[in-house]
Amino acid sequence: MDRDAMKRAAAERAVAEVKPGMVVGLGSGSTAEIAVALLGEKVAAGLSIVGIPTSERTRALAEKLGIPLTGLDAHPRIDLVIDGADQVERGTLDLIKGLGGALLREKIVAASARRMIVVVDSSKLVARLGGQTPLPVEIASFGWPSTMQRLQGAGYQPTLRKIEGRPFTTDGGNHIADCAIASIDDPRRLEVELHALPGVMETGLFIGMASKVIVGGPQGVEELER
Ligand code: A5P
Repeated sequence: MDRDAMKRAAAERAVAEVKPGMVVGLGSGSTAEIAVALLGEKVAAGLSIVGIPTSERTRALAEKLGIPLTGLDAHPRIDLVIDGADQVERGTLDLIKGLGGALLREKIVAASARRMIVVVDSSKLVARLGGQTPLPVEIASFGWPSTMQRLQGAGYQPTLRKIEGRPFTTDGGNHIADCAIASIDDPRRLEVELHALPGVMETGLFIGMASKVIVGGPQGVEELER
């Protein structure tokens, strides 16, 4: 099974949990987009749901697929969000998200959802968060160099994310500092410490949010429950 097939297998399993009448959070990233595409097929076949996208990219995809959309103003409580992740800690189901740059909206939607189902291929499973991918931290564009200095001074080894030589800008108009943290031993403490720095808008740590992680692997699909 190649990686795309593993992602698809996980996405199929997650979409099977969407029931008629649900308000569904639509995640961002390549795996979540497979789930959105599958949901689009179900909507075309008659499934009645409304979606809340976590990024402008996902909004455009959902609109193209004809998925009716709403917002948190009309639906502050979401039944279920299906989203991807960059790392999943096997023992806790804590996550790192945000390599796709949508972390702030993803976290607001996840925090508004009764259940969060995370869909990943098995390369995302880790014993301890950190190390293999950076921790994305969304920072205000105003004064970003001074926020970067604070992150550097606190020892988080930030690199400003850039696209074609210019700072990457999120849907919310912010920038991203990718922090190289070897091993995150205490994610809750790190979350508090990062949020204490002026200029930090959100972190890619999703602690205690995933209800279930569906992992597509070479041997099939595994479901990890909180
Ligand atoms: C988007 O900001 C991220 O949180 C994605 O959910 C994450 O990067 C996973 O993306 P892939 O499914 O493309 O690996």
